[in-house]
Amino acid sequence: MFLLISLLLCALKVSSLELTTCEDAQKVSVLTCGSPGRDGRDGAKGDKGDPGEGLRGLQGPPGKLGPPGPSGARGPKGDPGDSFVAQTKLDALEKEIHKLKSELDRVKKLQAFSLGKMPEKKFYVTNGKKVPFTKAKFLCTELGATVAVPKNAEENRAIQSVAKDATFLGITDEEVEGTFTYVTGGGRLVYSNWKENEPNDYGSGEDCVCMRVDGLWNDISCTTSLNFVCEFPA
Ligand SMILES: [Ca+2]
Ligand SMILES: [Ca+2]
Repeated sequence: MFLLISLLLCALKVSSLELTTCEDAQKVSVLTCGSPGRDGRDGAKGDKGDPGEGLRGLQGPPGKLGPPGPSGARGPKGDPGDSFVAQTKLDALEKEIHKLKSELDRVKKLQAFSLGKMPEKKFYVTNGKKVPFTKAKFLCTELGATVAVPKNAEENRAIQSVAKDATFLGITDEEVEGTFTYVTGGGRLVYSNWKENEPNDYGSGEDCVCMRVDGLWNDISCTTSLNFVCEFPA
């Protein structure tokens, strides 16, 4: 039945066309009403589309290290380094020290000459001030000297002649009572000139030594203020 209706409709279509021959009509009938034809050929390639809007993938790992580039041009000469500056300052200081040593030697010779001191002898200086023994030690040390310590009769006389009054000597028995030693660490005395009945460690104790104006020694309190004589090495 369906086939019959199709043929009828086809015949109507064919009759509506202006056909010259029956063969043409048959061809048209075949073209119009037959089974579908094959698919046509692919068309021309279209234009490239816009980038998509989807998520981008993760970034890949870094590539391999490239080959080293060529050496750069040599830069301008820099400032002198710290070591060069330090060496220059050191050289200047050494020259200054040498100059000061020469000046000091000249002053020492002048002082020795003014004191009538022989080159191989110690020399003694006092400022005539009266101070406790601790202060006397400090002031002599500041000058690069020590409180005078006579180690023979000649030195005792030299100190006596310089001293204006009773004066401290660099001798005490502060470490061991009754055993007098040199404050410069020279050990037990090699010479002494005690007055009769001295040392007596009188009163609350006497651990320092003064030379009297007559050159004799007496032990005395270290807190007493006396003159002092500084001794400079030969
Ligand atoms: Ca004593
Ligand atoms: Ca005494």
